[in-house]
Amino acid sequence: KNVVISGSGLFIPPYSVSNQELVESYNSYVDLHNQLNSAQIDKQEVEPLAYSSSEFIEKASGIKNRYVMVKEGILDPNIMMPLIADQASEEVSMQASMGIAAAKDALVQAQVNAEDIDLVIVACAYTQRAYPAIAIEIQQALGTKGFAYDMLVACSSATFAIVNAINAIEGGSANRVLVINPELTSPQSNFKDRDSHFIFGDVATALVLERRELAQSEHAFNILSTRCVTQYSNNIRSNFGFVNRCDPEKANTADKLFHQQGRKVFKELLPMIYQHLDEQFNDEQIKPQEFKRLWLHQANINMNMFVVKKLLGDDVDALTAPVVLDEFANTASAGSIIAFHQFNHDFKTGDLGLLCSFGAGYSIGSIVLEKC
Ligand code: CO8
Repeated sequence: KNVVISGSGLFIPPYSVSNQELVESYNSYVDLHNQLNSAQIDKQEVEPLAYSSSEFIEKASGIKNRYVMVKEGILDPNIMMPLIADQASEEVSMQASMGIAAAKDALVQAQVNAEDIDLVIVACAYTQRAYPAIAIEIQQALGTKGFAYDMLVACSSATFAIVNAINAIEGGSANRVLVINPELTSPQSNFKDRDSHFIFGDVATALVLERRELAQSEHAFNILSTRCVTQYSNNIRSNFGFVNRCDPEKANTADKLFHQQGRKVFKELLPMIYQHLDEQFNDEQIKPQEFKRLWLHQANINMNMFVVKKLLGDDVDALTAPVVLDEFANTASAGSIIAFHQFNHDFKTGDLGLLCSFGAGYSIGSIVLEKC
């Protein structure tokens, strides 16, 4: 393809929450719930809640920590959500501010001025509002030209947006594109749900994509191949949406937050990932061993280990498929971009890497990159 990724950027939110803090607060919530419902629990009318544990979280997911934009409220057993104040329409929205910070970082690395960008794509699991697009707000704040839009494909938002950026550049509607992933996940995390209270963190990432002949940056990567696939599944779902208010009694039920059948996801997605990558590698005549690095989606360390084992066998250096889950937790579409951003500095001209997302939808997006 005639397109390169010439810079990447990362914004880390101001607050961190450790597993221990999260588990202590969840277990206090469990005590409160079980005390409050003790009569019904005794009569077996209500199920008692069970404690969470840091050991389980780390072993089952690889997560030790997460960052959040607002910590107040998350650890209070009577609240269990970030208390994010409503913003005036004139203020820069929280999600735009995250994206702007990551975008500025990426522009510096790409050696590109904001006014040379002619398309901004904000791609993430949720946008804070429907319109005007967060991307258009960022366009105005940065002073980029042309057009801007938002798109949502949960965990594959970043890789699918890269494909859109390539199409825009190759189709002639843009020369330089900013792909921004402001993942504000904490408002949608159910901190009262033992199975998922530990999974997500907030973060923002950004990439600059350019027509190859325009690129100045020494950080540039050629895009050799892209492939996307989706298959409908209810196993990772959020029923949050603009219709919720029309049924006031059910507007805030738990299904309006992230929920999943984690085991089923694990079992169903892995074979899809193997098949998807197998087909791409066969068509492109690439052997998995030719990749210096796999920048994989960051949802679960065990899932990543299965993918790496299937592609490369048992004896694989940890740096081959770096894990950022321990520090950042699952940051939806931003996870593989954080791994790319933090682990590509040792690449030499001609080295190959694979950027790959997988998650809700189901969706898989994989991009083969070669250092310029
Ligand atoms: N503490 C202690 N024990 C626990 C806990 C806990 N917190 N939670 C569960 N357990 C117990 C269970 O009760 C169970 O006990 P038993 O064996 O007695 O029944 C035991 O631990 C094992 O439970 P599981 O089988 O559920 O545990 P797993 O080993 O499967 O691990 C995971 C659970 C970590 C959820 C795992 O299944 C997983 O990660 N699967 C992959 C899922 C995945 O990749 N999902 C992607 C989701 S992200 C995405 O697509 C983005 C969506 C958009 C962003 C949303 C932002 C909010």
